[in-house]
Amino acid sequence: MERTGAEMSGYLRLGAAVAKALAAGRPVVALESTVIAHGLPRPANVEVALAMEEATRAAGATPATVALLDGRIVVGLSADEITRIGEEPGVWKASRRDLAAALARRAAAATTVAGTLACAALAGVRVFATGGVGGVHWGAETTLDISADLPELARAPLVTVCAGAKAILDLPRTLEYLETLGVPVIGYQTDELPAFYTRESGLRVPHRAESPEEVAALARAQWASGLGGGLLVTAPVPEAHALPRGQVEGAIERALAEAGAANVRGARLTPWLLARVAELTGGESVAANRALLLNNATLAGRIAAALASA
Ligand code: PSU
Ligand code: MN
Repeated sequence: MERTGAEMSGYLRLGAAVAKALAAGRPVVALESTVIAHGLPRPANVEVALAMEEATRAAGATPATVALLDGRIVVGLSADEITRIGEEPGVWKASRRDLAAALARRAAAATTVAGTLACAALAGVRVFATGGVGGVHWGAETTLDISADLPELARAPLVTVCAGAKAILDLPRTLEYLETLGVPVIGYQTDELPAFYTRESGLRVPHRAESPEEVAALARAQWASGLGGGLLVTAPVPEAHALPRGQVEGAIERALAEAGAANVRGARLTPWLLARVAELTGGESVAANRALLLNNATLAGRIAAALASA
């Protein structure tokens, strides 16, 4: 296989199975690691990360969990490396702005959606599965707190599969910003933006697809035409695991009020809100989180397979 610039520089290491699959043109799905290190409680985090890899394989694709270790971008962590990211204290949360510093300092860093997209693009991976994407925070009109996930979704040429975003974010403004950036948002078998724990948000998405093949056709049109950039697929949490709207809304409102009172800001805000919402909603929210992550990994695997067989 042609080696990319990042690979030749020594900063990029592909897992063995990922390198083989990419060289053969077989489907590969990138998976993020901030959800492992900072998004899910232990010990569920490592179990879910490994289950996502298994779901990807069952759908016919090779999983490539992404993180930074020992001065390298690793695309395709081993099971031991996933455990390390999930258990080692002091693992960084790396968005795009943090990647170079983590490499130079040889820090162990989990990658956010933005960080994972940037790294997966260097490796030539075209499909990515995550849970919830970052977006525009409440009060962003004064704080300007808008996740770097959004510009990276516009820049990196990958299909990202998510379950929408949690209402810890300003979802209407998040959709507005995705429109500004030119990111096609595609509801998977739905016309609505899912809100992570719930299947509906009351907000319409601009596009819709019914099958992995249809998503693949949209991605091919985006890329083969030369338009470039990414596409965002939003798949609702499976019905059986969706949480009642009232329960989630109460927990989120309380977490937001507490974060405001404690003056939590910047990169700490999202992990802080996620941990608080998980505490307030209890085990049920972890079960929903797990179900939607596996659902997204499966769908991403099928989309990657559809793209590879064209
Ligand atoms: N939303 C979730 N779970 C998560 C995240 C967001 O429901 O784990 C993580 C993702 O890694 C996402 C990051 O990319 O938080 C966004 O952080 P920020 O808002 O600081 O950009
Ligand atoms: Mn932020």
